[in-house]
Amino acid sequence: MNVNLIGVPTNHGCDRNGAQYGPKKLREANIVNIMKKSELSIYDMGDIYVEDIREKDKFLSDKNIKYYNSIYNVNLNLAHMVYTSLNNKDFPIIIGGDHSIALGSISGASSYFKNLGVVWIDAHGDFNTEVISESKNSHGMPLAFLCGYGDERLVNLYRHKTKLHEENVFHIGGRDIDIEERKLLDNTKVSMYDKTKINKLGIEKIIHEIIEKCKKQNVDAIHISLDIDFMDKDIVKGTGTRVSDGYSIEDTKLILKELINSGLVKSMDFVEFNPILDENDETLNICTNLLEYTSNLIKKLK
Ligand code: 4U7
Ligand code: MN
Ligand code: MN
Ligand code: MN
Repeated sequence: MNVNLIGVPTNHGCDRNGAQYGPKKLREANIVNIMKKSELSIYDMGDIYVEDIREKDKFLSDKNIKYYNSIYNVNLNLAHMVYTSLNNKDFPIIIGGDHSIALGSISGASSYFKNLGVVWIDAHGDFNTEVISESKNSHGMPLAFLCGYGDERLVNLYRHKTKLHEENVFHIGGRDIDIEERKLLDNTKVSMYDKTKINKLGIEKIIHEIIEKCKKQNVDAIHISLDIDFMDKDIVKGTGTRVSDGYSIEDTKLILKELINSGLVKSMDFVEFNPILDENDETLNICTNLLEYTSNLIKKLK
């Protein structure tokens, strides 16, 4: 199996300096060779082009979303890159950048597969529309667009259809969800595995439940969208929206292990690393460690 690394150096979805340097920082830390130790074929596909836009032009599109045109273009190109990679029977790993890029990666994956499942690992819901969002930052919105809510052009990006069935969406680790966002989520069929459920069932049981549901619902592939702020605020300093009462590196690894070993996972996002906010490369090292761990899991599959 070939893994395709796709960099998406954008901070237009979070409107905070630093997230755009994630792919560069990881390459400088030798991420490609670290992942190659697993004896997987890793191909660095380079970066999706992200336009340079002046801060004062962020609302130029007259849409209620910052950097709208850039968000649209980057995600459209990313969708096609991910689709092409899957069509070639490769495993795309998309390196952010902020989480707005999951709109493109999942639009690509759900266009390739017939009935895609998504596991969204995140402290936040990422289920705001541009109407209810207070920040107007699109990294807080991608899952809503993918489920058919909000800006019509983003909902219909790449393919003219809603990309996900809500019952195929599984959210893990939410602990900072906005009031209107919560109301919207409560009216969907998205499965939310929050603190209460995680404490009650434990991570392993939850993942087994997700996999069982996916099989029952004829899901033909799972995409993992991993926002590193799933981990606790004291563990990941190098990310823009840290939240306390979070999870450990080991929790994250357990989720990855149980999911990838199911054989259903075919693509993955790794987002929200911000090198400027990092201290002593602590978060960088967590990122390289998690990506190395992921490539070893993928390698063991065949
Ligand atoms: B991330 C927020 F208001 N909900 O919409 C918003 F709390 O990709 C945060 O999960 C979004 O990191 C965080 O701006 C997006 C806020
Ligand atoms: Mn997120
Ligand atoms: Mn988050
Ligand atoms: Mn964030």
